Amino acid sequence: MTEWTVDHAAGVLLAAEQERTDRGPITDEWPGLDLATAYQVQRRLIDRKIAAGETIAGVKLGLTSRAKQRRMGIDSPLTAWLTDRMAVRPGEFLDLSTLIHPRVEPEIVFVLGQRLSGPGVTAARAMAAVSEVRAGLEIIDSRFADFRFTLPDVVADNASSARFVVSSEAHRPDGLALDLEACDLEIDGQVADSATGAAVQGHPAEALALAANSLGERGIDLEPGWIVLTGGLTDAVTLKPGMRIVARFTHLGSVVLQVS
Ligand code: 0L1
Ligand code: MG
Repeated sequence: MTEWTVDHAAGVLLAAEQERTDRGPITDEWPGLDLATAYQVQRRLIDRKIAAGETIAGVKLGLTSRAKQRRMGIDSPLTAWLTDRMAVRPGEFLDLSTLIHPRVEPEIVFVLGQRLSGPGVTAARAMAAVSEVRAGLEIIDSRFADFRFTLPDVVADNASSARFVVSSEAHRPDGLALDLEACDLEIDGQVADSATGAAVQGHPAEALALAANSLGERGIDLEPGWIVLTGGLTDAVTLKPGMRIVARFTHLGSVVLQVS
């Protein structure tokens, strides 16, 4: 019988990612996996990636919108890590054969100009630390079959993180009403879904404060230069070969992903 530990769980999830094979939820085999331990698994997994040469690019929030929470059957947001190897340049082709069953979602992205140390960070303080706002697309690729998981499973799996695209166009945060910022998600020239920034925690700055406070409770600061993906604005769309995805925002511009 397998003895489940933080190290073993991190190894199992890394192997699933590298071998592009999905699996059942870890909690089916390790019912004792609680949230605190799941965040330890997530950290161990990232530490192994760092040891293999990847660097931290920033953090992401997941399940920040009610629509996504309802769809996934989980009512709590979560945080996870982004590394340099997950970055895809705008317009660059994404080879689907490198992933398991990827989905894409549009996001508002912050670039930090100052350190943020929680807990106790307000949305206003969080926004003051932002140097740039950009348009983004996140590609999620759960290592669990059919994206079926509990909260500890998905936290351990680094919130299904796989790839992300950030627009070249950057905006200063002053004067932007990010709760009202609208986004159309276009698939092959057709609008598939749309939403405003209010979808993520009422305002993306609230999502950033949530990340700072949640990581702060684990003794982790958000560092200058990091990017923060604030959470999917719309439902995620399953990627298929040949698709061209555009997230078109009212003031932030557009970001494009090509799928091969
Ligand atoms: O970025 C996200 O919201 C993903 C969180 C994990 C849930 C999922 O895989 O959809
Ligand atoms: Mg996301």
